[in-house]
Parts: sequence; structure tokens; C-alpha cells
Amino acid sequence: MGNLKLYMAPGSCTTAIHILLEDLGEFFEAHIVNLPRGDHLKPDYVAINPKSTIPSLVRRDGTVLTETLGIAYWLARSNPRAGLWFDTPELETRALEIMGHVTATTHGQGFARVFSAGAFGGPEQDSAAISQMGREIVLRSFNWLEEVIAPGQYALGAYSVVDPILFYVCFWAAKTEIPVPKKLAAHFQRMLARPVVQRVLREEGYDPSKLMIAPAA
Ligand SMILES: N[C@@H](CCC(=O)N[C@@H](CS)C(=O)NCC(=O)O)C(=O)O
Repeated sequence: MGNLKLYMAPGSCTTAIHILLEDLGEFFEAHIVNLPRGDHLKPDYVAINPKSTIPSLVRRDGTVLTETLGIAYWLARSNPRAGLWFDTPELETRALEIMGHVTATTHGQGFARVFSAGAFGGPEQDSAAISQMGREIVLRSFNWLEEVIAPGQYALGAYSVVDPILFYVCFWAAKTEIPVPKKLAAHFQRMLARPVVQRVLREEGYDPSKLMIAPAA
């Protein structure tokens, strides 16, 4: 049996999986994939994940999991004592609803346009307009998340697998100065106060005390 191997990049969506692995006290090897250098497109990485995306998690038996949502689900379900998954179908469903929305819409439709406008239009298209469209998608998405998360607590009450997923998009909002509504901003601060989150951010090269959220009007 080998070690767990996380293919990741500091400050990317893989931060969510990094937090979960630390929450669970899992021993793992961190393999940095340098996206600007195109490491994700090189044959060695494509052999691991033909989609060329991060995160990828190589499990102890050598099999590979991709997709933030799938990896987070597997980590939570295979460590039941950590209590990061749910014991009612209602909470399970709400968790999948939020995690699916964050990964597919807030990230996949919104932040992807903000960070990589070029991937969404031909040369004649205005990358500033694409990026602005991404910001609007993120804002709409944050408004929906604001409605569905629990007040004064973690996303669904007790700390769970959903929280690091919600955290990574608020972390990106802090980096891109996209305003964040009240409950979500409070969730971000609650996450920042967790020692594991502080340690992960420092390991990834960020100073948690310098991450500021712009409040929504
Ligand atoms: N749906 C995937 C998307 C992951 C994703 O887009 N990751 C970004 C980094 S945050 C990436 O790999 N970008 C490189 C690329 O798409 O070329 C997931 O949730 O894991």
C-alpha cells in the first residue's frame, strides 16, 4: 500500500481538500502542479488525470479520484468517526446541493471566468467583459448560498465536509475583492479562526491575518 498523494496548487480549489486531509489527520504526500507552467498538460500528469485538472487524489491502492466534490465525499465517508458526513438524508441532500453548486457554478461558471477569461471566448471577445460576467455569476451564487447556509454556525450546523468547500470560494473572493454577504463573510471568519485552516494557509504561502473580505452592500 502506498501513501495518499494529493496533486494540488497553493491557493487553488485544492485548498479545500488540503484542509480536509489535515482535519482528518491523514498522512499524505503533496505534489505541486504548477498550472502557469502547464504541468497539468504534461504527459506525466495527464496519465494521472486525463482531464488535466487539480485536485487529483491517488489513494493507497493506487486508484485515482478526481473532482473536489468526489474527493471530499470519499474522505468524509471513509472516515466516519470524524463526523464530517451526515446521518440524515435531508442533510446529505443539502450538503450535495451546496457542494455541487459551489464547484459547478461559483467556481466552474463564475471564478473560472474571473481567473481564465481567455478560456471562455475567442480572440475577438473582450476578456474584461468575460471576467465581469464571471463576477456577476459569483455574486448571484453568493446570494443563493447566503439564503441556504445556517446562521451563526457552519454551513449546515456542525462543522462538516461542506465547510472547506464553501471556504475556498470565499478565499478567492477575498483575493479578487468580490463582495461577500454577511452570513458567508461570518462563515469565512469562523473558518479562518480554525487552527487547521491557519496552518494550511501558511503552508500554502498566505498570511491568514491579511485575508480581508469586502462586505456586500
Ligand atoms: N470540476 C473540477 C474543476 C477543478 C478545476 O478547474 N481546477 C482548476 C484549479 S482551481 C484547474 O485544474 N485548472 C486548470 C485547468 O482547468 O486547465 C473540480 O471541482 O475538481
